[in-house]
Amino acid sequence: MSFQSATILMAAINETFSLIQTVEIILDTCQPADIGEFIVVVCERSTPECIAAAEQAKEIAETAGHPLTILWQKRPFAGGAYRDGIDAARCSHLVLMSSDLETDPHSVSGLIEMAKRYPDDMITASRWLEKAAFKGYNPVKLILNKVFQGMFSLFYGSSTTDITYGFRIVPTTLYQSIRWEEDKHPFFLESAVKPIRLGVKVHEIPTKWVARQEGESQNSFFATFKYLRPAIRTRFMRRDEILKQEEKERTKV
Ligand SMILES: Nc1nc2c(ncn2[C@@H]2O[C@H](COP(=O)(O)OP(=O)(O)OP(=O)(O)O)[C@@H](O)[C@H]2O)c(=O)[nH]1
Ligand SMILES: [Mg+2]
Repeated sequence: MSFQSATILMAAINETFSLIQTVEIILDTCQPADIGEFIVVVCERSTPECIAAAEQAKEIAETAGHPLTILWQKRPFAGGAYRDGIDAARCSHLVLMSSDLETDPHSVSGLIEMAKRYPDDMITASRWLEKAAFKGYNPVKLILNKVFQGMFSLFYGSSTTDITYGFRIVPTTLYQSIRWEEDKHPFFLESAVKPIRLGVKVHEIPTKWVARQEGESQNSFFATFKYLRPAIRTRFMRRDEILKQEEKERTKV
C-alpha cells in the first residue's frame, strides 16, 4: 500500500478555540494534497460552544478545500467516539488525535512524512524522546506514566516509548479491520497494542505535550489504572481474536 492522503480524526466535547487552532495549524503546516478530510466526532454532551467551534472549523477547512464532517457518535464515551470515526474514515491513512491541543498539531506533518516512508506501519508521536517535552503534566501522573511505559513496552517486547498516547498515523484499513473493545480512554492504549500484537512495525517521532488551556480532561486520575486491562488482555490474544470476522475470512487466519 502507499500513502494517498490522510483522514484527520479528532473527538471534541468541550473544546472551542483549541479545536479551531488544531484545524488551522494542520492546514498551515501540511501539504494540502496530503489532507483528504477532517472528521470531528461530537456527542450530546458536547457543549453548544464546542459544536459552534466545530461548525466554524468546518467552514475554515472547506474554504481551504478540505471536507470536514461533524460526526455525531453512536457508541458511548471517548473510545466510542474514535471507533465511530474510524468506521467513517475514507482516506488511505488515519491520524488519531485530540482537539484540546494536547496532541500538538505541528507534529501532524511529521507523522505524514513518516507514513509516506513507511505506509504499512504505525507511526506514533512520543513525548518521551526529548527532554522537557511535558508542560503542565501532573507530577504524580508523570512518574506513573513513565513506569507504565516501561512496563508495557517490556511486556510487549516493543521498543515504543509512548504506548498510551493517542497520537499517531496508521493505514486506515488496519484500524478498520480490528475488533475494538474499549469504549472509554483505555481505547488509546488498545489502539496501540492491538496493531503491535498483529506484528505491525512501529516508528516514532518526537513531540511535545502542553496541558489544555480550556475545558477539562474526561479521564480521571484513577481511571488511568483501567489501562491495565486492555494491556494485559491483548498481550495474550491470538491474531484471529484481534481481527473482525470478515477480515478473518478474507485473510483466512
Ligand atoms: N465526542 C467525544 N469526545 C470525547 C469524549 N471524551 C473525550 N473526548 C475527546 O477526546 C479527546 C481526548 O480526551 P481527554 O479527556 O482530553 O483525555 P486525555 O487527554 O487522553 O486524558 P488524560 O491525559 O489522561 O487527561 C479530547 O479531544 C476530548 O474532547 C466523548 O465522550 N465524546
Ligand atoms: Mg486531553
